[in-house]
Amino acid sequence: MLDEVEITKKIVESYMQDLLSYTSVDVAIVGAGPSGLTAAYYLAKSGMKVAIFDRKLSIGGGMWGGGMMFNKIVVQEDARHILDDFSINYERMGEYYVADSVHSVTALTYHATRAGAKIFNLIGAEDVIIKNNRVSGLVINWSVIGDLPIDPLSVYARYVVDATGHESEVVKTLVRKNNIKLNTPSGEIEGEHSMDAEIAERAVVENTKEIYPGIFVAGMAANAVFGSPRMGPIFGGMLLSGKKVAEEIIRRLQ
Ligand code: 48H
Repeated sequence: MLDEVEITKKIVESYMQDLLSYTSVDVAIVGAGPSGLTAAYYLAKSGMKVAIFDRKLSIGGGMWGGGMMFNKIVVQEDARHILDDFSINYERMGEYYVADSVHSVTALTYHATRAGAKIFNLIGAEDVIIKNNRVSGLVINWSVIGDLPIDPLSVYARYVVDATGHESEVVKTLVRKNNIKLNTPSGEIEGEHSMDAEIAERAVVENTKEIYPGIFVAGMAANAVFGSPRMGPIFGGMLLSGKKVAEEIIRRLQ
């Protein structure tokens, strides 16, 4: 006989085991878009303990919708090897590679989680922990609480990655709440610029850096913080940025 309450207990026990186990991680990534998922895969594959927090129910960020809801993504030659690492099917069209966005998101997610990364969806990062002038973890809360005055919980991380896309939410909070200077030309958030795909795709990789001790920016958040353009629905830069942030963190932690 199937027992409804036993089913309930299994879910609660298993989730609590995960939550307790991930209260201290090597890397906490905020945002399960393409850059966050890519970073999670390479980090987890190298043996790092990785948690991704995304406030939405569904992961994938801006990749799901392709360009203007035509659910295709375009990737350039430089990033094709990452499509291959994730066994993503694609079609060559002239100098571009075109993949189905739903297939791409699910492949990134499958490989990241299979490599050992844990995704906590419906949980947002609302702040960071700072100790000795270094970001040392995240302050998390259910995203569905809205504006209810409910105190958060906390997670220690040796490194935090802000992969929250255009909003660069974690870095914004870091700057708003603390009298600090970022590793940008002005020391502030420079703000995203209008579209130029060629410049933006190069910049997003270049801008993938430690922005303040203990916290890196990746993906669109990197261009938003460093004052670089947007690129539209070409995703090679997001994949390359995710891979770069993983490599930088692996280098420091090993
Ligand atoms: C938890 C959060 C929080 C928070 C946000 O936007 P994304 O897809 O991010 P990227 O940088 O990996 O990819 C950007 C790409 O999708 C894109 O928008 C492009 C290429 N645009 C070009 C253009 O010209 O427009 O994903 C960010 C994720 C989302 O899933 C959010 O739900 C999540 O981050 N998120 N999760 N706590 N505070 N803020």
